Amino acid sequence: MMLPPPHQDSYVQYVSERLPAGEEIVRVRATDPDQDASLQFTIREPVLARDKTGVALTPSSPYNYLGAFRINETSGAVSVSGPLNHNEAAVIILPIAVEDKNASAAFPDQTDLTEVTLYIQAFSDKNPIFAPPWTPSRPQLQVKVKEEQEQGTKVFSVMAKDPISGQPVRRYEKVAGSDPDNMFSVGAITGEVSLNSRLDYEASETKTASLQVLAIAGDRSSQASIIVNIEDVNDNSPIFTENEYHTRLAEDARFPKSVLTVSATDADTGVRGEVRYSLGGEGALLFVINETTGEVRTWLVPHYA
Ligand SMILES: [Ca+2]
Ligand SMILES: [Ca+2]
Ligand SMILES: [Ca+2]
Repeated sequence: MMLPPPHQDSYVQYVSERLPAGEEIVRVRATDPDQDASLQFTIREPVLARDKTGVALTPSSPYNYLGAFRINETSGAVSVSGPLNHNEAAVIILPIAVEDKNASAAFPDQTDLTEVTLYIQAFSDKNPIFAPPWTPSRPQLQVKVKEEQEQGTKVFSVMAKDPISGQPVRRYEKVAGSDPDNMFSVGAITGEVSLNSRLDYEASETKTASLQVLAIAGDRSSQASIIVNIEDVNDNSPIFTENEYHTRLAEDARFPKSVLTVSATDADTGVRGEVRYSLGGEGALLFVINETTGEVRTWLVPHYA
């Protein structure tokens, strides 16, 4: 069993203490090459937590940090399950195990481990405010970015305001670990996000990418979780299922005798992936092709009739 491609030994997320129970924070992924694998995610002991002064909590601490988060056994989604409080627990580290419950008796204990570190952020009216629809209790933004743009292309910007000065924030940082494949760069002053690598809609399983950005004003900061929805563009050519098609045909075959059907697929979605067929080359006048089905038939050539 392996943790995901891309392999992730650990996950880091900033979480507002205002987030309500039920809110999903991060999804731990794992893959198992066995077809009959049945993966189960669990939070393992010991869960570590520290208060805002760095003092470690114990299970007898008044604040129930063990009940602050839970994981969905089948999806690996980590979500809020109890009240969060920056003063009580500013960081909580969850060891997560994934186990193949269908492991064959000959190969038991198919387990892997990862770690989710959650920084609980204090809510303050003085912290920078990102542009809507971001809110302190739902610090998320969604953007759309077309696939296959050149490296270095600026694809969107984040913008935050300092509520004390009323001025735009002039300092941004990508949160370490929030973009494990290093797909994006964040302009330190401008908040402009540009591409470090290729976004390929066809190759992306989730059709999304993500990153987290901090807006910093003095000793105050806020964070935005950004979901990048990758948009399909028409970048794939159709490909025939065969390089050559062969068939035999009686010399007296006449319209509408079906000869054969060719087929091609195009990896793009929607109309960008719709395939039309046509005939060309020597002998093309002797046949017709259905432009949507690819069925080739003999054609009644007028002077042979
Ligand atoms: Ca593509
Ligand atoms: Ca495409
Ligand atoms: Ca296409």
